[in-house]
Amino acid sequence: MSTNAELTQYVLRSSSPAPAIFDGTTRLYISLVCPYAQRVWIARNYKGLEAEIKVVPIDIKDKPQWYMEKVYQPGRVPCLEHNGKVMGESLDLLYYLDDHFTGPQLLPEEEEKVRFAKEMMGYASTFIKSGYTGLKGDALKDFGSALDALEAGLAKYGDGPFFLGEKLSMVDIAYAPFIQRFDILYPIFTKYDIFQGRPLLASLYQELNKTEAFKKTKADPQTLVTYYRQHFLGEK
Ligand SMILES: N[C@@H](CCC(=O)N[C@@H](CS)C(=O)NCC(=O)O)C(=O)O
Repeated sequence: MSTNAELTQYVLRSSSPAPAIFDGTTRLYISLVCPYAQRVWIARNYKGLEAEIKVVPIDIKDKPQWYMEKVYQPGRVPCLEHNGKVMGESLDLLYYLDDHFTGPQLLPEEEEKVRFAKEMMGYASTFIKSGYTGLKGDALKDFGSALDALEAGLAKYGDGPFFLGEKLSMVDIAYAPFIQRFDILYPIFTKYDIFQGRPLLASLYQELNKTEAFKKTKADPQTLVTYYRQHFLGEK
């Protein structure tokens, strides 16, 4: 299973030739700095699909033209090429991987847990938006309640470090890349500690950091800080 660092040498740019598209290989197109793509990459690793799904990193700042023309017209990552079709949207792809591939299920059988999982995943976009707003604004006012919502969500089952208890699920995967980024960025750009007074969130992140499927996808912190500075703050 390749790590984020190992894949940097294979990143495809505007000057790179296209892979053999629609040749029967299942490909997950990602960017090594994209948190949405990271979600699907974690799921692919966790389900043990390294041999079935080839990860193809592309440079989203210098995208190959063939990516839009031949692979995925919207030009975003992640996207999955499978069975002659191409599809995007990270949360949809988590469900797709669970429904179409083998490996540990990312959602349990219990209807009530599935309902809760969908509710928490639906909250992710609010969490992400608040997180980035808080980095530039008032951390506590802008992000405090979203972090509290996660802490409350983690308290619901209470029989393990993850949102649904003792087993990692899609919910943890949906949040992991963003907790990773906020863990790195908040100490640098604010004085706010996102884990202070939130022991369940702290323990979730500790547990994620012991999970190989997640660890392999992590970009080094400096790369993420530079990406944030350029992409969100418009610095050169
Ligand atoms: N809603 C999408 C968001 C994906 C997304 O925003 N990806 C960014 C990179 S983090 C991207 O591809 N940006 C390139 C572009 O929009 O041209 C998902 O969940 O998959």
